[in-house]
Amino acid sequence: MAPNSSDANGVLFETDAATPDLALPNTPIQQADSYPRKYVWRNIIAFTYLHIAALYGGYLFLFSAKWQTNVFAYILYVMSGLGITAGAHRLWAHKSYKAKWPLRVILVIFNTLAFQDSAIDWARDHRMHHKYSETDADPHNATRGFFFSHIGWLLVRKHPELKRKGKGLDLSDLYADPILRFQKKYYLLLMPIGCFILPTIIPVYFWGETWTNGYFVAAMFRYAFILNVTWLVNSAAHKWGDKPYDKNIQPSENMSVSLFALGEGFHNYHHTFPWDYKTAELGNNRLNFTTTFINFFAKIGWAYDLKTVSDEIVKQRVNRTGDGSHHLWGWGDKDHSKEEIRAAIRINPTDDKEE
Ligand code: ST9
Ligand code: ZN
Ligand code: ZN
Repeated sequence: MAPNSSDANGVLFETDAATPDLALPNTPIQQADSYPRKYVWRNIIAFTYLHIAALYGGYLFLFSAKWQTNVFAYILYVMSGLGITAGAHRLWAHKSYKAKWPLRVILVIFNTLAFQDSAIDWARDHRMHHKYSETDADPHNATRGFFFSHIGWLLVRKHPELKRKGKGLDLSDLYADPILRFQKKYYLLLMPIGCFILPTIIPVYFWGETWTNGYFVAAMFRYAFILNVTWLVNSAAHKWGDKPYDKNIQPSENMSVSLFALGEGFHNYHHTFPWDYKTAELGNNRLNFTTTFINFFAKIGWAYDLKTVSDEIVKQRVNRTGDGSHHLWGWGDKDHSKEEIRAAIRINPTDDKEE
């Protein structure tokens, strides 16, 4: 199936765009059927345990752990977060920039710490999420409700429609990378070491932390925290927030999510222009540490071919499909026409020396 096949209801790469402002030819239709859920008890039990352990870890984080353990947990959060945002998401799922092998090695290590499955599997699900957004072929279809899009989708078997349409996905770029193939092949060995064993052992050996604090704070609490932040992009950012770029889709600009998700909460922009390496507009690097990270590696030449969308195209799209909440092109913007400025009714104007 070609990436721009007619049943797709979201763009994935820039080649899918059919209009000058980079949209699909038709307005996306978002709906799901009511397929019977097949529970996966192994996951239900594992996630229940994880969240109970993480609550205890949160308590120990506040009242018992050494400060070094807490700082270590925070550093792991940023590293594994970048493994998802700069790695699995912006580099591998969306090809929004290219990375030389040393950066790919760093990212794959960070990604393994995060335990969100191998980057190849993550990117495969995520490409489905963009291409078939809010339909049965979207792994975490938000039309099934907050709980399903947050964690519920990991507790049941996938919809048959997802598996059927998924067969048409082109993943050849991912399988062509030996670093990604290596990670997938040895995932069940590397992941427990990176996500649980080292985070528990390091605090005990290097600053004399207790095993309990090492395990519950740096492993359980930190892991569950990052998972929930990631899942909030699928749940909260598909539900709450403005839609300045495309009001016809559910993904929204959610600043609170961006704050914790290293810049991944600008979700209306991201679903509108998914191949933009910033996942947000130019100049909008606030709350977007991932962009700062990629820009740093671009400076030293390890990240290159960074793709972004021009102001002009963003503007056209905002005007055509936005919900009117866009923060740019307000009063006095360089594109604001002189006629409109002159015609406007202004009360006590004081700031118009240039006119
Ligand atoms: C986790 C992932 O939490 C979280 C991802 C979130 C994504 C967020 C995106 C938001 C944007 C980015 C923001 C980042 C912000 C980060 C901030 C950080 C600070 N296409 O999967 P199976 C076929 S993971 C094509 O087993 P089941 C395929 O043939 C948590 N085909 O389905 C496959 O065989 P194979 C830890 C597909 O049996 C076969 O179906 N991990 C696709 O229905 C079977 O696939 C876990 O807990 C596709 N997309 O089981 C594990 N998918 O694989 C959780 C499937 O051999 N997962 N096929 O090729 C599972 O246990 C299972 O997947 C399941 C479904 C029970 C959920
Ligand atoms: Zn999304
Ligand atoms: Zn994406």
